Amino acid sequence: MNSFEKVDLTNCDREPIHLLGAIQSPGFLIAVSSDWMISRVSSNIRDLLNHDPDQLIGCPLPDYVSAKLVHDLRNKLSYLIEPDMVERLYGREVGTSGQLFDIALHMSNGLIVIEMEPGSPAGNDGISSVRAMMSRLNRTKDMSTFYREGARQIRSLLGYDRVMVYKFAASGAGEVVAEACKPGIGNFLGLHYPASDIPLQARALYKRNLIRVIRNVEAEPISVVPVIDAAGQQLDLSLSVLRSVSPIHIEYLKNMGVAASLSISIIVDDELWGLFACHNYSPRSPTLERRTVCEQFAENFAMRLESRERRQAVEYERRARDISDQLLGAVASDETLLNDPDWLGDILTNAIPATGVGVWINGNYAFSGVTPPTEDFRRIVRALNGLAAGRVFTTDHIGGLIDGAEEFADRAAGMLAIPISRSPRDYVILFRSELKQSVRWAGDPHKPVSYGPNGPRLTPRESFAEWQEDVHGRAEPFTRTEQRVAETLRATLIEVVLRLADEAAAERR
Ligand code: BLA
Repeated sequence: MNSFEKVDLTNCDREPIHLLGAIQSPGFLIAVSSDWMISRVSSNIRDLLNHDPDQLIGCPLPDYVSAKLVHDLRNKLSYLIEPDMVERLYGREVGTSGQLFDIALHMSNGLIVIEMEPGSPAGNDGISSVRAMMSRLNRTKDMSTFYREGARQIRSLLGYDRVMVYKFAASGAGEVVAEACKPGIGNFLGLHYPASDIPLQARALYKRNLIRVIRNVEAEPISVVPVIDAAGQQLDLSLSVLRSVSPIHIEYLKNMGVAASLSISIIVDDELWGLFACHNYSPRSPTLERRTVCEQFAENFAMRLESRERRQAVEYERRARDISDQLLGAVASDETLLNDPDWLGDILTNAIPATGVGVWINGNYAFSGVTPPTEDFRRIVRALNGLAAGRVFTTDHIGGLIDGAEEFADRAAGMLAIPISRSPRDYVILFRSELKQSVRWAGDPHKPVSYGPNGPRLTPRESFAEWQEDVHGRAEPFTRTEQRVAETLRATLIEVVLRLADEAAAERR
């Protein structure tokens, strides 16, 4: 698809959001070649340099700005030694008006892209702000207060009406896991939305460029000219700080009654873990310097998050080993416990959260909690028998394994099956019920008066409905750590089962 093809709800993920060829007001863009000849400018450039675009293209930039500025820009340029690096200058005069600008600098296909936006005198309280913000974050005890404190810190720095922490699931769907907002505007906490609300190309871009701002959803984008240069190229604005954003997303924000937004990527283990997403109900333009402080905070937040998650995983596996020892010890003193599904269910779901546990030993079915009907359980066991032996099996969609599973998805939609012997094949199975049963729409804080051209789909309410559709018949997936823990439990259960079998054989002799 080229950038002029119409974008609608069916082809969003192919919209070339880095090639929209426009920036946001109030800002200016100048792209120069390596010998500082002006190659492109934003169409509002007259307001800055007193010349129209066609008077500037092909002319040397140093003829239009101060020698000091060119010197400083060249200096910054020497730091751009690796792809995706950006440099910034704060509080500089550019034209003759005396107005101060914050300047961002990056390379795009061999061109030096210089972006300017209104700034204030260069202060340097950035580092100390981040340090103070981090110390509050470090004092939080559990993950949910850690997320909430992160949202609070961003809100106190930027002042948006609402700041949310969005966390992505492995499927790409997202959840609002924390929120800080001004009183009386309702809340989005706990809201789930489908992967399609932030399409793939946007996620890929958000890993390269960590922050984006939408100052005013009503503002007309300012085109960068020429749109196509003599070599037939469009200007790639992936690393831009002023990039004008997708019109589909603008429609989404307008439908929500939001006037301005900003989001910052949270990158953990080189993946997009989530976003800080900020909404304002009137236009808002935080300076580049403020945004840079936020970006640094988000990077620190992500590092802390990564180490907290690691620590949690280690802690969890240690606890699971304890549970496994406890299981072994208890059965050694009272082997009948193994035939007690309630006891087994309790101990196993302590290690791996589940809504029900089914045990299949020697063709007998015992269960605890919420599990599939007996006949369906038998069909599940038969399907498992057809899979590779001797390994823990997990699915978040039993419907992918047997027909008709939707019928009992409210009871069991996902499972983790632990084979505990080879012949006959016995299993302990942990079930999880359908995800959408446990999450309900929490209300729509801002109902739109009218919808944009793509209709009501572009609203959180419809997003939520779409998410429910996507997770129909599906459960919360079992994580890789949970699978590892299940392998440990399997080894223990097999040991128990073998020992009991040996003892039974000895008694028979
Ligand atoms: C981008 N979509 C985004 C962003 C968010 C969301 C946070 C990042 C841009 C920003 O900072 O504003 C999604 N925002 C949400 C959601 C809520 C919210 C779910 O506040 C809920 C409360 N969006 C759609 C659909 C399409 C779509 C159906 O909902 C396409 C079919 C597209 N979203 C879309 C695109 C972008 C985007 C293209 C990239 C915008 C850009 O950076 O150019």
